[in-house]
Amino acid sequence: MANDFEEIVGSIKDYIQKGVNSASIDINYEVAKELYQTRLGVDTDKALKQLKDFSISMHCWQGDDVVGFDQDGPLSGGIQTTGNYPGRARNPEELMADIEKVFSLVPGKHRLNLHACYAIFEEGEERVDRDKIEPKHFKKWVEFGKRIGLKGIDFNPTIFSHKMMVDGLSLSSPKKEVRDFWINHCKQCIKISEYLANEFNSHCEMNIWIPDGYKDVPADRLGPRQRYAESLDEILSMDYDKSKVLITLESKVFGIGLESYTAGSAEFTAGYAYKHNILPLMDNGHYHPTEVVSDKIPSMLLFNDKLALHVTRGVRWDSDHVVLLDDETKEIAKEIVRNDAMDRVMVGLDYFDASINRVSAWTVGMRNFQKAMLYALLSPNKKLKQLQDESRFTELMALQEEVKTFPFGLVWDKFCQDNEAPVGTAWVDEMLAYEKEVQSKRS
Ligand code: RNT
Ligand code: ZN
Repeated sequence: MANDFEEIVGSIKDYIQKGVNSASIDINYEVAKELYQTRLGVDTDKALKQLKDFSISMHCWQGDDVVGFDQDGPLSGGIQTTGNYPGRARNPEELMADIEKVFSLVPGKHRLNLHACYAIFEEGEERVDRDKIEPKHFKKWVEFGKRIGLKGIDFNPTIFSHKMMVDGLSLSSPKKEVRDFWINHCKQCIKISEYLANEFNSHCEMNIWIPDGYKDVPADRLGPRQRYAESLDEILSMDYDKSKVLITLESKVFGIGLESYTAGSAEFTAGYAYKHNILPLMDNGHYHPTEVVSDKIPSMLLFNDKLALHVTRGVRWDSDHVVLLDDETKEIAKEIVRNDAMDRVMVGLDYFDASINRVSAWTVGMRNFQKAMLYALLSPNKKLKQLQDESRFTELMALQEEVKTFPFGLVWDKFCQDNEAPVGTAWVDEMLAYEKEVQSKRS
């Protein structure tokens, strides 16, 4: 680093006049590094390395408004996409192109989270229903993932938007043929997940979520949960490699048209996962409005080897807005980092905004969760814990507030530069050029 004052000032002026350039990013970083080290005792180089190794599973369904390729009915299951911004991906080629674009705008290596409804049937190939899908229907995704250097692909049975959702019910249905259809679907999904894990030599997280519930006060709250548990038992009785396929179970408090009751409530899910040695998945849009997932993470870490998250942003309800760098997102990241759980919490994103450019929606969310992680990695976590344990709450508050104005953005810029992703808002220009050249030509 240049230690000549004039030279530093010259570079800063250069930065202001010419906008962001790599020399100024390096100089800014050296300044930030020094400040973090001397004032907070935080090692920024170490934080950058840890962030680089942290992968996020990006949900494929932001790109096409949760439609998928295997049906043309409406989105069901009490979830809803709002907005009609042009450029929705309409087929595998378009969705893959958009995903590839996003990964070029996001620093680091990540994972992709696929739903079963994104099965690809080759030209002339027989289309099969969801209870019969096989690994071969995801071969193109594997080829794509390898080509763009994904670390792995995660998977989800698609238990909504389908005619076998009879009266909105699936694995908890009182009708045996309905339950059996979805049990078979989940079993096929386990085979597909194992295939994905093998292809990428990485685990595959397979998340089960069902929308089953009732709009109005149910007469029987136990029966549907008993049937759901029995269906899960049947699915899990299958022989599969538990070191490769990590099955997670996602809870939910309500859905649209399912306001009074859900079979897969928080307690059901946590209890079932714990008892049957699968992993709980917490989606931060799926709790009562004043509950926060950040506070649940440490409790769940005490009783589960690993856990999974769907990071989203609910505005007044489970609205699935784009993830921002807001307080709760930062708090979630802090709980992962300060509890030393970066390899125990599997983070996926889950939202769908159709009112803005979808490539942008994805990019903002991915970059924001990484920023939240970096922010957490740059906190003097040990020192803060010590202050709490020594009941020095006055100093604790002062230091927690002080950290907020540290030059974390300069470290983030360095991370983007080092990992060959656009720095600052440069990604917006690239995204707009893509919109003009590619997305706007879709009718
Ligand atoms: C719905 C759940 C679920 C879905 C995806 C598509 O409320 O959050 O995760 O969003 O599986
Ligand atoms: Zn979710």
